[in-house]
Amino acid sequence: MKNVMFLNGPNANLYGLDRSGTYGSDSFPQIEAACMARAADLGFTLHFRQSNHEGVLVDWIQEARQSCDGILINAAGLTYTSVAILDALLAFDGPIIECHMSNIWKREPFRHHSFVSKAATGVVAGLGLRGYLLGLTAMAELMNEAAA
Ligand code: DHK
Repeated sequence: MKNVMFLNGPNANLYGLDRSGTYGSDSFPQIEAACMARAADLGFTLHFRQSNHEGVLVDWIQEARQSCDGILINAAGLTYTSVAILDALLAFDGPIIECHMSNIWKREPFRHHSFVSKAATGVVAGLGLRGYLLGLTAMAELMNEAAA
């Protein structure tokens, strides 16, 4: 069975709790449960993780080199700052899908430059949890194409 890493960066654990509604009303545990269920339907094992720490995310990306066929990543605030995360992603061979709950291009200019995009196969943004689920479906297709 294929393995996929889904990494979530700083403050993602607060989704659903922020009053502005920027990231929708689903809590992080609800988002995780929905992604786990979708991955099971798609027939792969999902390693869904969150950290507020850049180095931990780098360690998990490196771990994925040994154990995973694809990576989905919402690096959150680190998207715009982390060359370390970019370099770790560039060392990963499989498909990488960058995810954002919100439409980052509709927001402040400092959210318009993503280091993660330099390594990403594709990007899903602005569709909330629906985008995460679409990203998982796309990942299943990309892995199947790679195996064909
Ligand atoms: C999540 C965050 O925490 C922000 O720092 C990013 C991203 C956007 C999101 O939309 O999921 O700017």
